[in-house]
Amino acid sequence: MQELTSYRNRQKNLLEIINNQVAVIRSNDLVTRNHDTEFPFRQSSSFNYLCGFGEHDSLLVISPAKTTLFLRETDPFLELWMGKMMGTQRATDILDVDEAYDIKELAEKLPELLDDHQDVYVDFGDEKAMTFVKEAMTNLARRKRKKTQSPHGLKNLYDYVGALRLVKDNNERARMQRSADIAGLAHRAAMATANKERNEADIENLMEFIFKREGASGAAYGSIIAGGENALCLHYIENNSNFKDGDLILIDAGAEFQGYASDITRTFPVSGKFTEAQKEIYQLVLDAQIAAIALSINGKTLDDIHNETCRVLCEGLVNLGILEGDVKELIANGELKKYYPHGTSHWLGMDVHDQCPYKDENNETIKLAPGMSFTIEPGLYFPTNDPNIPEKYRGIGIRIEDDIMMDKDGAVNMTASVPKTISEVERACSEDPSQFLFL
Ligand SMILES: [Mn+2]
Repeated sequence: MQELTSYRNRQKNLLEIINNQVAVIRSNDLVTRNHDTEFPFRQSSSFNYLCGFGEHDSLLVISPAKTTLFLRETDPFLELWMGKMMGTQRATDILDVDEAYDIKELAEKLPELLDDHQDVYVDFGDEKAMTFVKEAMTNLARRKRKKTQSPHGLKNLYDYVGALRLVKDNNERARMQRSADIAGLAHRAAMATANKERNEADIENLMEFIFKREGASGAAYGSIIAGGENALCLHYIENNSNFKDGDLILIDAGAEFQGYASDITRTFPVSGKFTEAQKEIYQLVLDAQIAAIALSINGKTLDDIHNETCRVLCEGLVNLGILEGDVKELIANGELKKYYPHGTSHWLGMDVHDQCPYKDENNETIKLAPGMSFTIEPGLYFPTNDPNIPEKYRGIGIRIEDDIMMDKDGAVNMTASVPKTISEVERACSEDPSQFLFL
């Protein structure tokens, strides 16, 4: 079932949508953490997507004539400290590139690679890549009596690579499903393990342990392990508080498996049993999430899904007496946003918020089609000091998030096996935690 990733095909597909011009794309940089220590290196997803090369300080030039990679030349001293390097010799044997040069030769070689093209496509957000390209174009413009055409257009590569990455092939789908399965297992372990004797850090460590043991490189993003009111901070990452009986725990965590992210959120009680008030809110969020999944149909848009989610949540808040008035108006005038401040969906793939466009070249919202992947994640967050909120609901933060892959027959919920209904979650909380430690 798994087909090999063809970087050549991806390069060819890119050339097709950039009218057979030339694209320049840079690797990520190694970033200093402090003094002489660096953050763990993570390759740029788009760079990786186009050539599968994992080293920093490299740059790819894709043109109809050839694909050229610039990279660091092997250096025995560096290799002693930092590990094996690819080097120019091996690069052309191993990678889907035609030529490889020492990155030190970039300034000298880049002009001729851009020459005789009308437009150069480069990520406008990448200042260094822009500088390299502009210097090369200046250099070309200064050459006298030249018979070739100098490029005169600069175009933003960002959305073109994003458009390619939007539709996942079978190989990518298999990796994403595995990423989802690994994260799902870690969420089940968290439900079984968390109690008032544990704290957020214990659960973060447990999940990271399971991610890595199952073959993921680690978490796909900073895990959110939020007990009680910590869930009201949408990007809470301190993960260092103790759990209290009676509180809920909101966990938003996904694995990165072979470069692909999963992104799952579940909310469950510290004690293992929801209170009646918690159940009411949980069920409302769940109803909205299920309605949203039901709308995940080829031809619909993420906006359709968000609108339906808002409608269900808002109706529920009116029924609970938290909001008052006409549902459409409450949504339009921002009242719902007080308790549901974020969107329902984002694209998912190599990046957790996958770098893919939401509108097409005609500025129309992109319609769902087979191979597109996204999340559905409604939530409700009730501030502790909001007088409009009945006291029993104050401080509650609940989000439920699944990962969807569109198939030709409709939506596949890649995270369907992670406990989600009230009874499933309570059962998962009472499971034996030791079974997750050593399989
Ligand atoms: Mn998400």
